[in-house]
Amino acid sequence: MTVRGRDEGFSFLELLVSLAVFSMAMGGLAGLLIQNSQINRVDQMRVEVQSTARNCLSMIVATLRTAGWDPRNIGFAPVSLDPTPTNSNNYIEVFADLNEDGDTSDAGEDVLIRWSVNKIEWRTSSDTTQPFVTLADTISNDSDGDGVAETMFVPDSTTNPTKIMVRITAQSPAPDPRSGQYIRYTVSSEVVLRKKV
Ligand SMILES: [Ca+2]
Ligand SMILES: [Ca+2]
Repeated sequence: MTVRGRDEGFSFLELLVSLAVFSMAMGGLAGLLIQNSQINRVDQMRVEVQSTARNCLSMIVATLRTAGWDPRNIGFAPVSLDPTPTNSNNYIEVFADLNEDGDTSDAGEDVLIRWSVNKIEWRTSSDTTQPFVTLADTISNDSDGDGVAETMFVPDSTTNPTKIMVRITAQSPAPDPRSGQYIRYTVSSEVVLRKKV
């Protein structure tokens, strides 16, 4: 007794149809994967840009809050302003007598914070031979993307500042691959300076 198969397996046509369906499915999947990886990459870029801006702002605001700390009442200006901020350079110098010994020459007592082209950097010593340390190197400070940077430190008065507005715009190092536009993120904070006693 012989048992015969119901059919001879896949016909050639069925095979072709299966292959076509399979390759369409794979093509769709690949497309989805590419789209997903672009979304993930853009999300990641956005998170990096935001955290760069926020981290810089919080470090700078914390430093500015120490400005003018003068428990021995020796008398010094809390900050020194950049007399000619430009759209490629802007600085502020912050003074405090943190260790309460009657001077501003100890570690962290004389901090020069500057934005220069695309970097925020600082020198946390009155010793001007010390190097600057980079806080971030993706800072455009161009919040509206018109190619002209805004001033990073804006005092309420250039002669007797009582408040400093700090504005930081971080920008992605590369454009968003989908839109071709750079991702920008701007944060700002106003710091009220310690009053001279
Ligand atoms: Ca000191
Ligand atoms: Ca601008």
